[in-house]
Amino acid sequence: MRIYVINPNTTASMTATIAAAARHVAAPGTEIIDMTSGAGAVSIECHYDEAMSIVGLAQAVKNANLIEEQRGNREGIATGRDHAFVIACFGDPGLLAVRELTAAPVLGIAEAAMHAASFLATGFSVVTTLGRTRVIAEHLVRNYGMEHHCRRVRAIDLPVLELDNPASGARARILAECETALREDNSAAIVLGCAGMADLVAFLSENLGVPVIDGVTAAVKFAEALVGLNLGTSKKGDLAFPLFKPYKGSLTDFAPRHV
Ligand code: 5HY
Repeated sequence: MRIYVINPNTTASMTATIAAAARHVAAPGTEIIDMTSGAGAVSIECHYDEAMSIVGLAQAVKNANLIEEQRGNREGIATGRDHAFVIACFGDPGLLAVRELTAAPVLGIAEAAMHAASFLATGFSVVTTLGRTRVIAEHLVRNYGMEHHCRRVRAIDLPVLELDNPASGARARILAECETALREDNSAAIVLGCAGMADLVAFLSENLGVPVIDGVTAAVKFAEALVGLNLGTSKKGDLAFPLFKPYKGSLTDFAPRHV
């Protein structure tokens, strides 16, 4: 099977971190195809960045569907039973829109991480980057029905792209915030609130002694499970393929069509 792991921000080095984590946990029969959005913010750190990221995300999904079409996989496109998508951004931008675009399973890393954490502890804390993005995760907690599991959403107040700057002290700040969460939030697990933290699971797990869940790797394994169960996105109701209609202006080429 194939999993298209899409970074909706436009920073290729972050995609490399994400892809390496995905490949590290992927099963032998799973091909990880990583994609970096070709349009939008270099990092997604507010509502505007997130909204603007969806066009680049949709383009990446269109490109993936073209790859599947070029492989002659019309059956797979129609049934969504041999490939999946992961949206590798903790805001799960465009998750439902992408689910309309495919019959394959689509996992958002925040949804995947929160569900994984709920299987492992009765309470978890989220540790993300900038304080202003906490509310995005808080909205997802409510949307996913996780209010009883998520004790608190915390932030280290570092920009996303500082995560891979050794001089930023990001590792130490994330560890310290996780320790505070475990001490103060009555949490017994940690959810990493940024795709760029995907490479920190081993370091944090060793130091914290509790389950540390990264959404990229959780989403990859959930995607494998769903494809393995021969399950895909329902095309009945609101997640049916988008209604055919013209689109105008710069989005003309995004008009819904079926391959
Ligand atoms: C992410 N932003 O996972 C989110 C994390 C965040 O560019 N990739 C981004 O801090 O909201």
